[in-house]
Amino acid sequence: RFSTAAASEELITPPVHIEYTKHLINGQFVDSASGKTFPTYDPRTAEVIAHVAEGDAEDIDRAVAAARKAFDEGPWPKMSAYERSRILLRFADLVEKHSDELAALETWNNGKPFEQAAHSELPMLVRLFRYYAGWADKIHGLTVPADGPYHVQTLHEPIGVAGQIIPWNFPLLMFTWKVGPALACGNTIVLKTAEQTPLTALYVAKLFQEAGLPPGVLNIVSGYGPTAGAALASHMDVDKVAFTGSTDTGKIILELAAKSNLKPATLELGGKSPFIICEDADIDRAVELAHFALFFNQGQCCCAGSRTFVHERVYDEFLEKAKARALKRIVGDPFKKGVEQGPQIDSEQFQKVLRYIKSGIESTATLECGGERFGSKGYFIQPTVFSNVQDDMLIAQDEIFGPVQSILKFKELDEVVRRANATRYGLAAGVFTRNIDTANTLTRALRAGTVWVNCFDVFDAAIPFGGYKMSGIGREKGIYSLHNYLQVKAVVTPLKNPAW
Ligand code: TXE
Repeated sequence: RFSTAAASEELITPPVHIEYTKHLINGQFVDSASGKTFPTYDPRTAEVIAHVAEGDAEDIDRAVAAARKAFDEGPWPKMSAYERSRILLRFADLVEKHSDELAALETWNNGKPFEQAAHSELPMLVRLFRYYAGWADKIHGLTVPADGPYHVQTLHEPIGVAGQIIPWNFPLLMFTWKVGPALACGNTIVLKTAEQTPLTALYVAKLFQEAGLPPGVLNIVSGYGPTAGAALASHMDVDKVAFTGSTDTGKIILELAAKSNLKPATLELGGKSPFIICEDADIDRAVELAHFALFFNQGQCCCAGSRTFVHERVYDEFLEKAKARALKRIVGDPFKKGVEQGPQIDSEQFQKVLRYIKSGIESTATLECGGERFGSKGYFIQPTVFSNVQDDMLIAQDEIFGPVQSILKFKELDEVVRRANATRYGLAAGVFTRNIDTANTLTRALRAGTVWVNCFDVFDAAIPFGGYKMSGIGREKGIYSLHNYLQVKAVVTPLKNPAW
């Protein structure tokens, strides 16, 4: 029933080999203190593709010591902002040069379509680093008109050692969202990659070295959350922690940060984003974008438009077209040309998505298409559409993080606002209407960190991103992301001659 036949048989085979599997600490690729390694997989086949050094508290200690030294003794925060900017620019050039290898490694370890990684994500990575390179020498303090004979200024200083913990759905982009602003502001870093996708961050770390990043400024430890991740979040010598992942783990991070040294935490967590299609919307475009909003990246997006609200007058037309579009989705080997959907990341996520599909089937929702695994190997799932979904169903409440579209019907604007906001999350929302008044009402009424109007998943480096409610704390990208990595020092000096 799925058009895998439409996938070209042509395999894209860019040069890719795995060279870096050890932690990067103080400019050296090193084994774990324990000597342990863990396997990393190809989600197309569930086969092991490499064994990677497995870090735990001792490795985190070593990495934090290196980052501490690079911060306290320099050269990074003491280097001129212009020189920092030039290193970031050189790095962006190197990423551009090695884009195909990086995209291939990303696809191999994560399962996302190679064309998506190569033509969309890698260029975004380059754009993000150039954006942050631009910021490095434009971070200004203020002069403050205090009441009294004082000269008052603020210095915007880096916070210190940043601990960063990233997930597996966009391994390179999540690396960039974290590392870009931290380095631009003069911080040093210990970053823990997700256990599912440790490879590409190590590759780009090598490119950072080539670009002239001094040893100890960026340290990368591979390993699991409850060991390496927890050690980083609770480390007394880490000055700030940034995390992207599940809301449950976000709570743990916040607790570890508070219980250790009260380090500030920024969190980018789960979502259950509404995508609202009003009666006056351009239906064909809404169908395509609602499909993209949910199925992009195998449905593994924190901001996925996972509750598709459709006005009752256009519901039947929308549903028929949405189902037809899902049935046309090309699922297959992500290295094949034209493939839109690869496998889910791992067995755990694959099983989780199938459990949610089962709960949808057992509810009074209607399964329009899909509903099963795709093929017999790896972690592929059929694009699945449920109609007649009700707000209290599990599939309408929980983050599924897979290719499962839930379509709900609404009648009134007030009603859809209330229902769209009736969630613990508040990451993003999509609004489809040709009426400016409807758009203005919805953009103001929806409690979400991003509202896309007649578009979805527009992610420029300059656009802030982050969550309301239990979708997180703080904003990434844009000017707002710098606030996470700076602290403000007020400097007050008496004026000898206040008259002047
Ligand atoms: O997430 P975790 P998982 C959601 C999505 C998914 C679910 C579970 O719904 O199905 O989360 O995915 C590290 N101390 N998102 O289990 O556990 C872990 O090693 C410190 C949404 O993969 O949050 C990894 O590096 N760190 C999301 C990172 O946290 C810990 C992206 C994310 O893992 C830790 C991914 C601990 N105790 C999943 N436990 C988004 N917002 O984009 C785990 N980690």
